[in-house]
This record gives sequence, structure tokens and C-alpha cells, in this order.
Amino acid sequence: MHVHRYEKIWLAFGIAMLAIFLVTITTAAVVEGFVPPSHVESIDPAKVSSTAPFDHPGLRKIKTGVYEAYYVGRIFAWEPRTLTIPAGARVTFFVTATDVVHGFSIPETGVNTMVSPGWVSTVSHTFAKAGTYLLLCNEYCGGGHQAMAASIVVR
Ligand SMILES: [Cu+2]
Repeated sequence: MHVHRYEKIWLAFGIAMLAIFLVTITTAAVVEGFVPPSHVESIDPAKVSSTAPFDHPGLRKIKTGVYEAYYVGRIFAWEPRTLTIPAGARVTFFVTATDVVHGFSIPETGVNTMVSPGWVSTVSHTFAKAGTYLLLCNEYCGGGHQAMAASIVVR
């Protein structure tokens, strides 16, 4: 079988890129200890509604300017639907799902994490500017995915 010279070069380039990526990922994971940002806490997805603090999703004040927000994602809604946060507050979101994989995303804030049933994803953000923020699902989760949105009011 004859393989053209340019095709051989292109194949070698592709294989070299795969090798470089593999070495980079392995080095980051083994030497530098990088792990995915979530998947730290686990929860039984069938018992989310009866497991504290996810049995009462919402905002908890830790101290002045520091809050924790607990969210549950299920097809096709985020709970709570609306959340009011004081401007300037540092909020750590704890998010889990009961059914399928969802994407917890607040555009223009950098808040963006995958939410898998059985796991609690964590992400923090300081809401410096007042306004109404859209919270949406950015992971296709089924027929009503486009309706899976909530709002966060900062004032
Ligand atoms: Cu979705």
C-alpha cells in the first residue's frame, strides 16, 4: 500500500499531538495533583429531597458578606427558582442533581459547573454588581432543557 508523503507527515503530526496531550494530562494529574474541580462530596440522588441541606434549597448566611447557596437541578428546573443576594456578597454554590447531568451556569460571572446526580459541585463567586442574573442549564438534559432557567437578584 502506498501512502503519500504528505499523508505520512500529517499522520505523524496527529500521533505526536496525541502523545503530547497524553504526557501533559498525565503530568498534570500525577505530578501536580490536578483533579476535576467538583466531585468532592457525594449524595444519594434518590434521597436529595430528604438530605440536609438540599431538603431546603436556598441561601444561608455564613457571616456578613459570605453566603452559601444550595441548589437542586431536576428536569427541567433549578430549585430555588429565584434567589436574592446582597450586592458585594461572596456566594459559594453547592449544586446537585436528582436525575440527569445538568450544567449550572450564570453567564458573565464565570460561574459554570457540571452537575451530576450523586455528586455535589461547588463554585464561588462575588456578586459585585447589582442586577438580575440568569441562571441556566448549559448541558442538554432532555426535551424541556431550554426552559431550565432561574434568576438571581443582586441588590
Ligand atoms: Cu439542561
